[in-house]
Amino acid sequence: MEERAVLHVDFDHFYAQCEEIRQPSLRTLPVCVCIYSDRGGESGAVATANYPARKFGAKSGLPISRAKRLLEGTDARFIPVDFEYYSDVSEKAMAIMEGYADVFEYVGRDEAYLDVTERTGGSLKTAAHLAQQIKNGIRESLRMTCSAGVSRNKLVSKIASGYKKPDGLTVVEAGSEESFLDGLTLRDIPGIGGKTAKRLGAAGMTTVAAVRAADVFDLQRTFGRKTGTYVYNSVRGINEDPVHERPPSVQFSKIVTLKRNTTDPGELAEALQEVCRSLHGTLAERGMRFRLVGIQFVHADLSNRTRSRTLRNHADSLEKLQEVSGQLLDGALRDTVPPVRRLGVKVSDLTKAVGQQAISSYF
Ligand code: DGT
Ligand code: CA
Ligand code: CA
Repeated sequence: MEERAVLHVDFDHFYAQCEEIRQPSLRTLPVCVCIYSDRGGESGAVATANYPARKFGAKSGLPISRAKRLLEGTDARFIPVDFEYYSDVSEKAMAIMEGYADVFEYVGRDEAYLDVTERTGGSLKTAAHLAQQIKNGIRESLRMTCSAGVSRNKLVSKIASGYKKPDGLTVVEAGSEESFLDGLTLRDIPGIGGKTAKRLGAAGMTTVAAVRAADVFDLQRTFGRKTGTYVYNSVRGINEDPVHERPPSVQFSKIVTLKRNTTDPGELAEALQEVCRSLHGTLAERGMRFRLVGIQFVHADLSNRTRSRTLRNHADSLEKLQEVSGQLLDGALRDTVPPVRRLGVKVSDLTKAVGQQAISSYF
């Protein structure tokens, strides 16, 4: 295989940083972004914690009550998640990164792989400069930090981006993969989970170097051909997975909180038309045509209800958006629904209007 240059970029404490950019005074405080369950009170879990909060042991997955105990006596803030807003930020971040890639693979809201072989001539030194430019671009336009890994392949770049966080940039030169991995634990290698690590340990292999000394046939016998080969290659920093072109899933949505919780069809219809107008403004600005229309109710207990429909053809008019979402609303109200607190409309399966590049052509 030719010598590639692959970047992996992952944002630091992503949800928490999103909150920090809209409320900069949070930056120095411990922050936990929380998913409150609909049982009310403090039940729920931490989605992510910023670095000041992590110093106290707060981290994603902890029950909120446990995080509160850990952060007792500090000026910590507990903020409910706002997924729509994080998607908006993510979309901007992805748009910045995409411009630097020969091939761009969206992995999730806060991370992506970029194949930059062509534009760097395969030089990792040039690729590292590019990674620094991306970090600068993101800092300037979003006021956010991310961490990047640069190497010959996806596996090593992924590990490298997590090596120094936050705001890290780690380059693993061709030929230094093994020595880089030797400083890590087996669990730091994606794909080597607790179960695999335990079995390796039982066979006396507790370090990356120890696994490297193992025979490929022995590994295949223990783990099966596929996993055995993966483990054998991974501890050598070998990985040939291509960066797959995968654009971020594009959708636009608008949601409003109603003046009062209601089931009144007239009130809901009126609010819906207004949401459509606002959403349509965003679409028109960007010259986007839509094919999937969805509506969403959020009830007082934060439970959700959605309905959607795919149109036969792409459309771009406000009338069509209002007509289809109105029909979805009528359909939804045929069932008994609890009072609606927030009402939203989303569109996806988007394409640019004629004359602009079709986003859907990527799929
Ligand atoms: P990092 O990358 O270590 O600086 O921290 P994060 O928070 O960016 O962690 P990452 O990259 O694993 O996840 C990106 C976002 O995804 C994170 O900000 C919140 C969300 N997330 C992470 N873990 C969980 C989880 O266990 N549950 C839920 N609902 N969301 C999570
Ligand atoms: Ca992250
Ligand atoms: Ca991530």
